[in-house]
Amino acid sequence: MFIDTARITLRAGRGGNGAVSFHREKYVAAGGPDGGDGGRGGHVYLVTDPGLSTLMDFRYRRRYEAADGQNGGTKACSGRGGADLTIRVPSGTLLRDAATGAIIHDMSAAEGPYLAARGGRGGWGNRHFATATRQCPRFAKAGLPGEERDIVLELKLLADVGLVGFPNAGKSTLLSVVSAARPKIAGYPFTTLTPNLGVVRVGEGSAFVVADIPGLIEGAASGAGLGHEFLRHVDRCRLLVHVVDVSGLEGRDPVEDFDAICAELRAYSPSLAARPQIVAANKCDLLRGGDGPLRALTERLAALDIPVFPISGATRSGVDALTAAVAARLPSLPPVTVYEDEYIPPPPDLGSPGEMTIRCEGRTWLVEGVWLARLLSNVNLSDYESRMYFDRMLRGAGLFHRLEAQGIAEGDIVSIYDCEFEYVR
Ligand SMILES: Nc1nc2c(ncn2[C@@H]2O[C@H](COP(=O)(O)OP(=O)(O)OP(=O)(O)O)[C@@H](O)[C@H]2O)c(=O)[nH]1
Ligand SMILES: [Mg+2]
Repeated sequence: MFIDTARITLRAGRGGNGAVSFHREKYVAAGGPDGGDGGRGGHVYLVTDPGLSTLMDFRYRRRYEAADGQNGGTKACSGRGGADLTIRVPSGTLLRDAATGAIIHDMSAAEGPYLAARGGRGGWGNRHFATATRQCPRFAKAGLPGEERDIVLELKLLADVGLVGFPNAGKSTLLSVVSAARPKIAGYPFTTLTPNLGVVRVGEGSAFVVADIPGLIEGAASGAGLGHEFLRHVDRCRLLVHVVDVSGLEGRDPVEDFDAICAELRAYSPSLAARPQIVAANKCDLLRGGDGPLRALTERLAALDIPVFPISGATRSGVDALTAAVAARLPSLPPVTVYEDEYIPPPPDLGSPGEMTIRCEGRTWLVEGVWLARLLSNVNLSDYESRMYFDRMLRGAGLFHRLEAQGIAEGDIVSIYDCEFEYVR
């Protein structure tokens, strides 16, 4: 089964908790804190796999979770990090944000794994919190949650050339004579239900990829025939080869057919309609009743400055001239479209800051809460801007007012998960 869209949920692992423990050994008096750190939660990565050609696997499995980090142990043992999860997708898969449809990433270039959901940081064990004035910290920190996101995968095949045209025009036949692909061919409309790819070799070491898609009919944009959604597979193409049946045998008029397909392309996407075209005037072997329809089409295309090649997929006549023209045209055209990342993460949904708990241990103020854990897993504390944002959020939530009301003094430590700072007024 060919599936080209799927909606899935990714959840990165949660960081493990830090441990509270103290070194105990015969004849060693005060051993000191030795609680280990929690391990990082596993990340979720996506990689392209050239052996895959559909998103079918994602039909049956919707939720992908990386492992949680393990909790820290005694004797300064860190918890093991949660194993990362790597998801394989066909090349040409777009990742979109499920809520907005914005493109998060295009998995099309030959690139390494893409980090799609980041694992939560592990909490620190109590050994990290020992200072000259705080020799026996009886606290450790909880791990932070991993990122969770709903995404839509959309496969857009990677091909240099897309074949478009009415059903039965001979698109699959053309693909079968120019490449080693063996698509289904039959004398009835809508033979092709899913796209086919073929590689056309031209001379030594040079080749281009052609995509054959289902036929379009008038009104496809509003759902007629098979609709027009499969045009997504020629959306990246550099050039369209528009196959028109010029035999006139089925009572069709090639000029009307050509215009109808162009109208459907425009309805799908103006940028696709503006893509350079070469017309393959097919089924010329059947032009026994005169070449009136072919001449009419040639005149129409001359006015539009679109090259036309009379061919016969059945007898192969004219096909080499067509592929030579395509091969000659491609080098002057932009490369296959790769989509820019356009997704801008919205401010994280942190819930309400109400449920913060404050506990005082000596001169350390331990602050915890679901809201804070979420906030912290969304800030990178080594970045100045993010630290400023974090500070504004704490202030806005009234944390400092509450600490002052409970008697915090200048120089005390505020400790929030894996973040500690000195309190200054
Ligand atoms: N006589 C003749 N018949 C052709 C030629 N090209 C294709 N055909 C026939 O036309 C019919 C349709 O061909 P296909 O290649 O399946 O057409 P298609 O455009 O892929 O059709 P869909 O997949 O339904 O969109 C088949 O019976 C082919 O054998 C040609 O050049 N000459
Ligand atoms: Mg076909």
